[in-house]
Amino acid sequence: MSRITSDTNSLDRFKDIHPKDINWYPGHMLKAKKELAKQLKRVDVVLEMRDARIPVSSVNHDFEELLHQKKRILLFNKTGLADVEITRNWSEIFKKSDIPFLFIDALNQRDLNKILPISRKLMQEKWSTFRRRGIRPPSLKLLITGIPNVGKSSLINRLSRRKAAETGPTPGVTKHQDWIKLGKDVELLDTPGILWPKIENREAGLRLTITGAIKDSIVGTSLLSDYLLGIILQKEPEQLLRHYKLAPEDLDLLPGDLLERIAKKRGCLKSGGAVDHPRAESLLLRDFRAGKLGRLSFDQPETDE
Ligand SMILES: Nc1nc2c(ncn2[C@@H]2O[C@H](COP(=O)(O)OP(=O)(O)OP(=O)(O)O)[C@@H](O)[C@H]2O)c(=O)[nH]1
Ligand SMILES: [Mg+2]
Repeated sequence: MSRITSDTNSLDRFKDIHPKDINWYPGHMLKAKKELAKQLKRVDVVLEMRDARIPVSSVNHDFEELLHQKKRILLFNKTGLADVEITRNWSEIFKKSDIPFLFIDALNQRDLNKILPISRKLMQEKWSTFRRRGIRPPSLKLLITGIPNVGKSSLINRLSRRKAAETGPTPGVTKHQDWIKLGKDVELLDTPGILWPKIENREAGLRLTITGAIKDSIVGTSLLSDYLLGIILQKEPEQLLRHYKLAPEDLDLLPGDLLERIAKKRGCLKSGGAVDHPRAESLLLRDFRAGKLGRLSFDQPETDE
């Protein structure tokens, strides 16, 4: 399940990024990891959120051992931004594992109403023992964990139907654990997004950054936009053409020149008329993350050819 294809062609140009350059493990993450380990004993079910576009690169192996001992549900979020066919392939692969999983969208209702029934089902056996002894089962305690910016707090808000947790477009918004009540018999613990101390795999580091789990400044928007354009050109350029009203022959440009073309189309220019690169790069990344440049998955299951 953990085998993914590496789009080596698109990555050749990024050889100069040494893996140590794409690490982000601020103090609050180490603290959050320790707190999470403590809370695990108190919760019934862990909702482990991953990004549907990088279902493998968004696994925190630092936790696997801890989480193995718990009942858990894998939630692949931001499915609306992921490639439909690749998601279907991943879904077939995850069906072979015995961990329940859902491909969801925390910003709309897609499959969210299945989360609580699956959680309750996981607790059925334990609770029936309580009932047999005439004890009323306690409230269902869920904990949500995952990499930064994957949509944990957004899901909590959607499930609780109020703005119970703070959310935002940059990683590292939630800094502390917070119990939130969902109705009268469910409690959900929101936790800060956590990465791991050393991201060994350079490709995973880029994928985590482009999808928003690592701060842009760690890699730099120039390199990120170059990387993104390289992948869009290789995989799915039509929506890029449409969105920026580019000509088909613009697709023959190198990513740097293509970005300049986009900058001119969108008026990302300095006062003398020169291209404002940082502004154009930010625009591209923002549009991509808002889904305006098409649906793109970065981790791809290996085919058995
Ligand atoms: N398109 C899309 N955007 C989403 C989805 N879920 C969350 N977002 C957006 O992703 C960003 C991060 O959401 P949060 O809920 O703050 O993420 P988080 O996992 O709590 O992040 P940290 O607290 O930093 O760990 C926000 O801009 C959300 O609007 C989704 O399913 N689809
Ligand atoms: Mg949060």
